[in-house]
Amino acid sequence: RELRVGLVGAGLMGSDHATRIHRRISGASLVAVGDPDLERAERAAAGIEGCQVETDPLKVIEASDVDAVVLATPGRTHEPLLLAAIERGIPVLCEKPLTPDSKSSLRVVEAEVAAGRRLVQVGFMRRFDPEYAELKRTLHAGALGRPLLMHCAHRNASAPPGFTSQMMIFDSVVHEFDTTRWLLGEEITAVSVRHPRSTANAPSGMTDPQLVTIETASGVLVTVEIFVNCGFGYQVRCEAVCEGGTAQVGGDSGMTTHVRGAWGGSVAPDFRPRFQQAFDEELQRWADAARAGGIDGASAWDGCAAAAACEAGVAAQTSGARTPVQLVERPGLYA
Ligand code: ISE
Repeated sequence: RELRVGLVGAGLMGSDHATRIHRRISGASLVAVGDPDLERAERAAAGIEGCQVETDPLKVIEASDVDAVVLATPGRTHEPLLLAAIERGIPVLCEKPLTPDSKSSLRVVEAEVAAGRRLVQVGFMRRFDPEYAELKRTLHAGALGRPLLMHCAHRNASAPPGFTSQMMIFDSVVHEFDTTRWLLGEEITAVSVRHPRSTANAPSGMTDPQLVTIETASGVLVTVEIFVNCGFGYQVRCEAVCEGGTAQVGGDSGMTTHVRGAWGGSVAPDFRPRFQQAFDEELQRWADAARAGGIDGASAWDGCAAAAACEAGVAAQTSGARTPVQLVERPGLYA
């Protein structure tokens, strides 16, 4: 039988996933959409036969005709919804962050350990991006020698209303915390944050860009320029500097034009077109795994480790100090 998916959250990401599940994910169908904004939920469900609409997200998670859930609401709302899915024993693909801080993320991990099953997958979609996957294979193969540094740039054209300085860490740099752990296969031990001159295009109370330095257990340093009001488009780059060479992903790609003595190309406007292939691959592999009762990507433990790094990063934003990451022992369920 097809996997009957309930979607919670019909904003920018959720509505993109609704279209994706309906049109491009085989073996799954969208049977319910929940969003407190009824009109937004109805827009996401429009044209999808039999898809129910709810304004109470919990009703989607508890619906008897829902086999699995995609959670695409803001990170601060995730904990009770995740606990409800775990309680019911159904797979859930939770958009990052798992939760914005390590205590609440740990409560989700503890609930999953108590349930004895890995039901939660966290939407760190860069793991499914072809370039990032090739970078991981290249580093793992060892031909470049040991990684020493990584340089990342994470640029958004503009931040949505209500986006805060702390969200630059737990909603944006959370991706680099996960890709650092995933690419290098080790934990993050400390985070530092420096504040250069800020763009005049940032709202008051936000310094933008910020320069984050991530330290790993083996001593690799990862610099992350997070710039959420860069103005020109959506750009995500990562360069690994190793003993025997470098490898970079996220360079300019696609069609170039030559016209009236000039040449050029284009920059994605936001994360949806830049990572469409990654999202499609992520949702297809998640749906296939969910039909078998499992997950195929970042676990709740990965979400918890990233949340611990976020917590250190948020503290470092204001203290200006190198901040150690406080992470508990990894439970056996995630060995
Ligand atoms: C957004 O939620 C994402 O996950 C994007 O990948 C990231 O670039 C953006 O900064 C986040 O707000």
